[in-house]
Amino acid sequence: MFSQPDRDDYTDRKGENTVTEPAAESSTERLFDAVIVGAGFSGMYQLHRLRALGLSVRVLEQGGDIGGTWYWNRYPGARCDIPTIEYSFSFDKTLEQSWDWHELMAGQPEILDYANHFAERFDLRRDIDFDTEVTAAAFDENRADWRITTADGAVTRARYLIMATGCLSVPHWADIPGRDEFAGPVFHTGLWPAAGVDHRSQRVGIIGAGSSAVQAIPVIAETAAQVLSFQRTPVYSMPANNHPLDDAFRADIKARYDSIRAAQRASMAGFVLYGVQGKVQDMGAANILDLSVEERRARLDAEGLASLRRYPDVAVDLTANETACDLFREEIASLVEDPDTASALMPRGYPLGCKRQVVDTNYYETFNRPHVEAIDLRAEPIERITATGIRTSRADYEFDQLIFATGFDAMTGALTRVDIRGRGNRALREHWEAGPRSYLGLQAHGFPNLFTVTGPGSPSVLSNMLVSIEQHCDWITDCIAAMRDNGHALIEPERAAEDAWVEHVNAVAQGTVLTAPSCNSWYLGANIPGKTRLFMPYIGGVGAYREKCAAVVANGYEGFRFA
Ligand code: FAD
Ligand code: N01
Repeated sequence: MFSQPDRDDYTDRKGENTVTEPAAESSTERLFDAVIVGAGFSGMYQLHRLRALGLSVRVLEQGGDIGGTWYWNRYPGARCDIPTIEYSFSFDKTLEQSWDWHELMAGQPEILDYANHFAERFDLRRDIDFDTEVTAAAFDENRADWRITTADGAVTRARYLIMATGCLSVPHWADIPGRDEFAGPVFHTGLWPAAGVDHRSQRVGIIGAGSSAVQAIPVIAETAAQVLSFQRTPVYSMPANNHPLDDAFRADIKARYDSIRAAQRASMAGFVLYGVQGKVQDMGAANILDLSVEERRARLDAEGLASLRRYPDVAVDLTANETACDLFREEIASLVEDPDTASALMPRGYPLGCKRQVVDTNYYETFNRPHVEAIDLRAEPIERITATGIRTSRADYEFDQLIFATGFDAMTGALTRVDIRGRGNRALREHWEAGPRSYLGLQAHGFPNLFTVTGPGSPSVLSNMLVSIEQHCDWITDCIAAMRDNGHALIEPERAAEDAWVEHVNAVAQGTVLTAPSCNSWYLGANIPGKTRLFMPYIGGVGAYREKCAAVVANGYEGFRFA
């Protein structure tokens, strides 16, 4: 346990803090060294690491059990879109060797099984409060700790507050007129009932065309009587080429896991074995604009749609990108038999690769089935949701079940919906009014001892998240251990370090298709009406970012100040 700091610890920040008399401690308040919010992979791993330091730790989780993303997103077809052998923890060799993945890109049930196995192996549940939503957290300058309030009104105090609240954990319900008028059952892919939903003999209307819808539609179409897919922005989806794994494959991976993990940590995106199509990546140096029409077509035929993203100029040059997009649309026209349906599914007006890549199993082919229809909202916008379905400018569509596959308030949503107050009672929402600000995506100036796991300003959602989660939780753990060893009570970034990092994060994203004005991705916050448009994750790559974080530590936690 740490000792409480002196009030004098704060006197070096004149004008930035208001030191008042310590509040009387309520007898009902619980005290811990650290509180972690969220029991997904981040919160669970952080708990395991901090426990090992000998800290008293409590995890507060609004859901009914562990798993985070994989607890909430149980919609049909939900699965990983990168090889799960790489989307797994690397810190424990026995865990690594004892777990057998059955598919290249495991489905939600198998990933949730893995999360449960992890929780049981390390006996994590005994330190987790479920059904416990954190609504507010205020830094108490007198006590140098965080006062954390949950929805039931209970207060928990902790020296360290670690927000492991997830980047894609706040479902976004599209604000469509009449949203509450539909008379039948309504679902969100990110809040799917654990008991499942029976689509047999049902007419299903589904709004959205991102990863969730692309995964769900082919599976729902297997049993539903009809599927009506309402698409405002069709995606550039590529085949996942998922397949079962056999013993020989698993044995080979297990034998060389160490080198695979090392390569993952040093890589750009945290996964190294396969490209998005399940083939060994050939990053080919040729630009698409340097090839003839025949050469482009030949490469597409040989390597599939993923080849379009491997041309270097496609990532940075909008003319090159549009050339790739034309080829993409040609491919859709060849996959989808009905020309009107093909046209409804064709992405237009935004660059390939500016959004999170979507991969699928039989997505375009599913629209060749007679009971599956794509409604092109670019041609007939939704006017309202009615008691029986959706009215567009052209027609009334009737169905029995309505699904919102409309995404998330990504990266910042889970943090800004909690009333977080730092020094001087300053709200994080206010600090982030013009977009999220942090140093290394780990901490914000004015919010001592508050850490974010895979927060904005870190590689986070641009990477294999398990690699980034391990790196962040390890960094936070090492930092807390170093503070204990050196008798420090508080850490927070210097304002100048935060400014410089925010500028760097913005600078490296410029000049890529990710920040093109025609791109409205959730990376930019553009999917949420009124949200500040700013590229939130760090595009520099997990390897370079890891080195930067290590260098900061090696230089005596450069850019941070301790008290
Ligand atoms: P989460 O799993 O989101 O967990 C956060 C937890 O915090 C949640 O349980 C939530 O209930 C809880 N919480 C939030 N706010 C509060 C609060 N105020 N009070 C209490 N509890 C709170 N990433 C990849 O790298 N590869 C993939 O293939 C991949 N597939 C994905 C598929 C889907 C459908 C989705 C939605 C995301 C996917 N991701 C993928 C991203 C995924 O979110 C991460 O990989 C990872 O699971 C995040 O773990 P986490 O613990 O950081 O966050
Ligand atoms: O959400 P999205 P998602 N009217 O934001 C539409 C991860 N993930 O849940 O672009 C009509 O991508 C919206 O249209 P538009 C992954 O990181 C991974 O699918 O706003 N439509 C869009 O089509 C992913 O990127 C996997 O015009 C409206 C859709 O809803 C992230 O989670 C699987 C609308 C939302 O797409 C989010 O994916 C699932 C409106 N008013 C998720 N409002 C894997 O495969 C919104 N839309 C690993």
